[in-house]
Amino acid sequence: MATKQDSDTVLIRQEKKLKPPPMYQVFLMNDDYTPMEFVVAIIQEYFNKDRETATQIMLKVHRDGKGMCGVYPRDIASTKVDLVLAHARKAGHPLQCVMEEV
Ligand code: TYC
Repeated sequence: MATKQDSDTVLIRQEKKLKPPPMYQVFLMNDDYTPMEFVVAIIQEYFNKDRETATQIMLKVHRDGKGMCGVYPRDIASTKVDLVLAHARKAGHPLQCVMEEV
């Protein structure tokens, strides 16, 4: 509904509640070549986990094929995927990192 405030300003009242922005889970994927120690360092550096937590996540990926490293708004998740992939490729490792909407 429009409300006249002065001669050239019209305020539009918000009729419906806005939905919160979608969140994205960022996963690392297992492969046979990336060293475990490299994956632990990646999880610590880009997902702000301590060494123990990073090791647990790495071992879950190694066992189950996939493991969740964090949940973020779209732009932050996308940037983390890009940074992880760039770091892995520069080091010559095939590590894969993906994001999925929650
Ligand atoms: N499977 C790898 C190895 O045995 C370790 C590994 C863990 C690789 C997690 C990728 O996302 C990964 N060296």
